[in-house]
Amino acid sequence: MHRSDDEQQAQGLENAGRRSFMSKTALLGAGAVTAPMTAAMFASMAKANAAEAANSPIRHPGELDEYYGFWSGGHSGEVRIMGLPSMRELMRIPVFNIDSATGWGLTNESKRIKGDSAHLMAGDSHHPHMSMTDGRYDGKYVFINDKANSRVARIRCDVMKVDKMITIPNVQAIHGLRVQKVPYTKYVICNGEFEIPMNNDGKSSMEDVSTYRSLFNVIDAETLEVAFQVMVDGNLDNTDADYDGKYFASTCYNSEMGMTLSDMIASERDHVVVFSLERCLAALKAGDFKTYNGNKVPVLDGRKGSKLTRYIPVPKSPHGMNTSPNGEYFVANGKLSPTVSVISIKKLDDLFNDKIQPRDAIVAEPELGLGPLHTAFDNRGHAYTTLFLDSQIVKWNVEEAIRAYQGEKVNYIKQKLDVHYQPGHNHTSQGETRDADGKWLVSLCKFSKDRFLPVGPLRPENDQLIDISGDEMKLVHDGPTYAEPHDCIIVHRSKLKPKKLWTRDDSIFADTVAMAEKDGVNLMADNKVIRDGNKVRVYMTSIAPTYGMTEFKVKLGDEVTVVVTNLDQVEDVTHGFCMTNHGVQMEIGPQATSSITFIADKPGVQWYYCNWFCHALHMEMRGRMLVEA
Ligand code: K7E
Ligand code: CUA
Repeated sequence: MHRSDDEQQAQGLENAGRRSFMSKTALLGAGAVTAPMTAAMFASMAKANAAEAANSPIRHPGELDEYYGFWSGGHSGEVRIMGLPSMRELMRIPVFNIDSATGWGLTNESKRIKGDSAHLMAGDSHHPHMSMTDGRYDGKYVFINDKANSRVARIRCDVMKVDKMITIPNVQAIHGLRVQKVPYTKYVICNGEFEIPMNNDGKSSMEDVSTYRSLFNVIDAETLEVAFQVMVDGNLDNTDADYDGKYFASTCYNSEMGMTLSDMIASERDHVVVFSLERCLAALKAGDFKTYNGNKVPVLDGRKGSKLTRYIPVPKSPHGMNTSPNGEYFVANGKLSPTVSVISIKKLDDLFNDKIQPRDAIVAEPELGLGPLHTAFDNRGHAYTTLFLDSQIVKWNVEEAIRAYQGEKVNYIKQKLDVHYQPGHNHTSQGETRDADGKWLVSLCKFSKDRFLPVGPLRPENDQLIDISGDEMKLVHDGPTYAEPHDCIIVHRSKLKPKKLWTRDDSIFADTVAMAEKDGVNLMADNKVIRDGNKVRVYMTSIAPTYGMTEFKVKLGDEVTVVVTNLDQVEDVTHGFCMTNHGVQMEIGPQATSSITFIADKPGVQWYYCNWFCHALHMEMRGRMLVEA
């Protein structure tokens, strides 16, 4: 069921009419002479409202969305939480960037989580994907890669904050990232995109690239440590996992191992590498690996001829890799070829047992249009592929494409829809899980051009919402976004149960709690200054609209750590701590503890204040630090 804008407007007016009719009825009250509401009238009102809710992206003020969207923020380095179908931005989660509102990257807690990359201020996030159990989102974690600094981070979905981060050794540029879907997300998989010498110790050359390699990375989802890496031939781009817990597949666009653009696109074919998890784990157990660059991470050899991998030739320079939610196919998207390659997952056992040739695993190679980058799926056998060069989404039928590949005359293309403009990733509601529901499709367009008011040479991108619940795709919303949502997921709200308050035993500030215990400080009650040489720890509480400590003294040159514990138990009452002129800012959520360290390098009175609006007397929530010369 789809309605035009005019119909929607008419529906809206009709609803408004009904609302005022309702309130008049209520006003008239008992005993007034008025036509009684019949059951039929109630039923038709309910139906009208339900129809609007089912088909419209419009959420009226106060109405909640049906889905959470997790959007990568690209080279802004963050992750964003969207509400769908309204496409309202609900929250930003700083990950690889520095954020002055929350103090991410500035606080001691966030620096501990960032670990060896605590000094890095930048990042490039691409692929946010949620942990799963039995091929369904389990609402626990969202994992995201940083291409710029070869990192992977984990967001804890109960608090929507990053709780772990790792820099992956032996690789440069972590790109494609997905999770093991079945039986549960024990492993997160991700690709090292750029080829580097092994070892990369300065003894290699620019001319001889024979030692250059890319590695496939398998990370333990709980510890966020690398379980093992697999050395491959060629480079690696995007990846996905099957629904049997057996295979992972990655695209390679540089099988040539070219170091320049023209060399990278020289051959007509590149490949998809398929990894057998079982065989990799067996090799790991047998000690059949090497280590590189002086670290202990086991690197298995999955180059051509290895029993751990199979290489399936596909048309040149494939990009996206997407598993169909029925668990049948890996789809590799052509990019420089107008085709996508459909790999039958059922045939992979035979491929690994050498009963068939690699190309025999391909069951369709439909021609879709120019620049296919990524494919999404509904629950009715359709695939939706972005066509970067054509600025379109093409909807096609997977089984019909397979019949066409076998020679049958069948038109597998169902519709092409213009999008605006140059789409990269797309994603359907729950489409990377068994719960694909075929309701919504998001197209992440890299250019917006004329779709919005001009804002200078730098333009927003355009995240478009498409209703796919009917026979035809319908574009229903344009959403300007800041750089650069590479990828997103759309998760039904029933999968998530975010907390309203922090709990005192939270692991994110556990080390700070331990430090206070050592100092004999009760964070929930004490306001104390502890001096330890030239290190000073200032412990204070906060309850709107005051800090437990409104003045303290330190000496010029002291290293000061301010620890604030927010005693408020009221939902949504977050405090901040900002030391003016020191670059010190942080958020303290209700029942949380946060800490930040700085050098008291300015003599005199320095005011600190609360920078999260918390109370009518929020402006007065401040105090003084005296720095004695
Ligand atoms: Cu932009 Cu998934 Cu990094 Cu394609 S990737 S577009
Ligand atoms: Cu506390 Cu503003």
